[in-house]
Amino acid sequence: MTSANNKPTSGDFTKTAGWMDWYAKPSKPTFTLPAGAVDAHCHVFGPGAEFPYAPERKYTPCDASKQQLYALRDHLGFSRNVVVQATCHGADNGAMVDALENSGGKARGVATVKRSVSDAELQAMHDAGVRGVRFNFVKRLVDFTPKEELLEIANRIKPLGWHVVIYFEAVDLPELWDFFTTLPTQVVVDHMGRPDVSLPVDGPQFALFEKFMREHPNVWSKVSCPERLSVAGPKALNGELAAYQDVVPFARRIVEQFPDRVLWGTDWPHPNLKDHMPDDGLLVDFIPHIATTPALQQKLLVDNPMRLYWPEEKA
Ligand code: 0GY
Repeated sequence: MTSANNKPTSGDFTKTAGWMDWYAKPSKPTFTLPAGAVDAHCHVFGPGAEFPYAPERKYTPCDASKQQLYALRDHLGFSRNVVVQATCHGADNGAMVDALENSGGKARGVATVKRSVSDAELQAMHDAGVRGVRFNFVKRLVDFTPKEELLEIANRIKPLGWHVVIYFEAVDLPELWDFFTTLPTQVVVDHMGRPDVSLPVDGPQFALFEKFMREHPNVWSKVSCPERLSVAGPKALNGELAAYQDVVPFARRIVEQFPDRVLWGTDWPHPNLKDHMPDDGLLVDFIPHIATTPALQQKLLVDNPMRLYWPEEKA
């Protein structure tokens, strides 16, 4: 069943090029977000007719426009967004920058750039609201880029006050450790470095990630994407335990150990999910299970993202 605008209605999905369409009618969260909350990880895709997808992309997403993103922001109760460049747009940041420029100052962004980017292009992106670059090491998403190129980019963006966002899988952290620890900026890890949550939270894999954060005070983590990491899935038990409950111990531990260096985002429109598309309202209801006090929620959703993305707006 589809609605008049050809989007799937709640609970009803269509598939586009092997990727599920996003959830058109998310529920209203029962958890009330603190005033000024930031969705610090989300994307815009196209529309492809206006902002074509990159020829080198590994997947073709469903269009997901800035208007649709900002409608979701208002529906869920967020005040601002951080729009992260996704691999399907390659290093053409046009759609993301267009979203920032049409946000009334309520969105900042993270770009993907090549070493050939000019200083003028970096400055134009800064003026539009870009505050970071993303280095992606997830092998199914990108082709290899030499580390010296990435380090050169990191050194070029540092004077702008930008940070580096890194996306990798937990099994690759040992090999990437030396590179990550030489980055000269603040470093933000996407989705806790994708731990295998079927392994013990006290096991060596997650211990290495905790060590990474503990020993490097410039490293932050997004405690986002339970729907990507979960094996248990979205089913809540007895209305007491959170959906995606197997992710809770991992995310809660990072929030409680590093309360001043964590961020949260919806990851809308959830690219590359093939079996289950989350209800974004349910994702917001996951938050109080991992940030269990109003003080932790305030840091996770407001104070931390504001310090990183809108530092000029001191509380
Ligand atoms: C995410 C996760 C994914 C995709 C991308 O840039 C991307 O294409 O990040 C993924 O497939 O795990 O954060 O959007």
